[in-house]
Amino acid sequence: MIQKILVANRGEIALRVMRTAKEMGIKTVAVFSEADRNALHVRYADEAVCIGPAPSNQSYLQMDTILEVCRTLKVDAIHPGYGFLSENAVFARKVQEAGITFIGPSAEAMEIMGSKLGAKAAVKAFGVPMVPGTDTAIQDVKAAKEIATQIGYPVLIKASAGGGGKGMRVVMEAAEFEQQVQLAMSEAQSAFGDGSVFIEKYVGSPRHIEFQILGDSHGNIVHLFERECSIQRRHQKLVEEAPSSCLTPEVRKAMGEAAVNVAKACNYTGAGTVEFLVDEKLNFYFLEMNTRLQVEHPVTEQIVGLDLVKEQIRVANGEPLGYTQNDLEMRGHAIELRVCAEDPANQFLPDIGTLKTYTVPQGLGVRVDDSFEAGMAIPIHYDPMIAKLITFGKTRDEAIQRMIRAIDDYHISGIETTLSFGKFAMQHPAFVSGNFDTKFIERYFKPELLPQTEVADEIMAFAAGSLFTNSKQQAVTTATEQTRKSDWLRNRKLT
Ligand code: MV4
Repeated sequence: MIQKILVANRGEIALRVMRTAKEMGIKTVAVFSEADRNALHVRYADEAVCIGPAPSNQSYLQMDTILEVCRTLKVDAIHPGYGFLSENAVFARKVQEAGITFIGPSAEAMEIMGSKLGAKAAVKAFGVPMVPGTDTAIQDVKAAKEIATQIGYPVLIKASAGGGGKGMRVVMEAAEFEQQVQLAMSEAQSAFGDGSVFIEKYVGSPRHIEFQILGDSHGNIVHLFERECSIQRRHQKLVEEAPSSCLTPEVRKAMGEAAVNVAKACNYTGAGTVEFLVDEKLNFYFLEMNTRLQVEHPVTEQIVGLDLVKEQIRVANGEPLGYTQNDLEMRGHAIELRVCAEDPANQFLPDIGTLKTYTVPQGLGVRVDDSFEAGMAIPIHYDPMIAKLITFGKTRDEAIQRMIRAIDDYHISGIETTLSFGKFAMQHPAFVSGNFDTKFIERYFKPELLPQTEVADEIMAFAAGSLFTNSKQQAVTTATEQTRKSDWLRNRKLT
């Protein structure tokens, strides 16, 4: 039985994992870089060890240093979180060989799914729908061109070792094909050390829908329904929700079964995600499997009522799931907004700085997974995500209204964030109707359409500061004034 977990990660996910460990009576060990000395995950852990300088390749990616900490502190399991070493099969194997439990799938499953062609080959015998294309690496460009003509242009060239959109090229017509394949191969070789590329029919404006999977070490595999992740920019998701508003019960059932089959194809254990492209006719195609806990896992937790980290730990301990697919039900609707230190008014470029004010929304149906406090600086070395704001409601509409309220109650100054984009999305007719796809931002978003929030907050914080000095009575007046003035500021920008 796991008694002490080292969390090989930082930020909100490190805290997220430690909270569950604590509830289960399991001790926690944090590792941290020199940039994270004062980070909340370090304070929260029972023990914490500095493992190197700020750049992640000198700290959070140092496999042997992390394993050394495990030996010294008698750690019996590692949770890798997401990013960093979470999908590194070499690491999973080293952990296992050191006699430590890796809280995740086997190194073999990670290897199969780490290669897109490997994944296609593995699931082929399971009848999982895939986009028409080649299922082996292109050897003979002439032969590949014939296949491209058969499937019809546009086609997409993908790198087998790529992921999250890296190494993809759209080819519009036969005349460009050979040159594009050559470019894609040399690009893949230099980026991933593997020049294998394949082709697929290009699906125009797809939705991105993924299924949460859980498998135990006794061969039981279930899905925990889907997450709609179509609102993304440069392959970075910004808004996720569960369930998807476009799936019918029949399509959901078929996709869930396909997702379970993908997991069966690699004897999957633990929590994983099977990604699909869905076209406007609700045809769905398997894309890839992510062999980790995902950033957006909270929306699934909210609708199925399970703690996914707890399930991961139970399964890693060898316990059976204890429920079957028929026992699982979706209840209500959850939406997540990634609150990132990025400026939506300026092409979502990272905005660095210090959180001057930082207060989070509270109340019924609101969850904030973060790892910051007022006064903290956003480290430039890592991902710019500050927090995940999750709302839950009986219906999708309730979750949307709650998200708008929570965004208004979230006060951040000192840096620009994606909160204003979130409010734009929640109020957009396409989002509200549920009729949108991966082109949502490209099609509808313009900085001029951003609702004013942060600027107003900053001005009001300043105004309140200068008025608060006298009596309690005045403070009450100020609060009223504040409401009125911030309404005025908001309206001014909107009209
Ligand atoms: C596609 C596609 C269209 N047709 N494959 C992007 C990330 C990677 N996981 C696969 N991706 C895509 N694959 C075919 N055959 C369009 C995308 C794609 C996309 C997919 C999901 C979410 C957002 C996306 C944004 C651009 C392109």
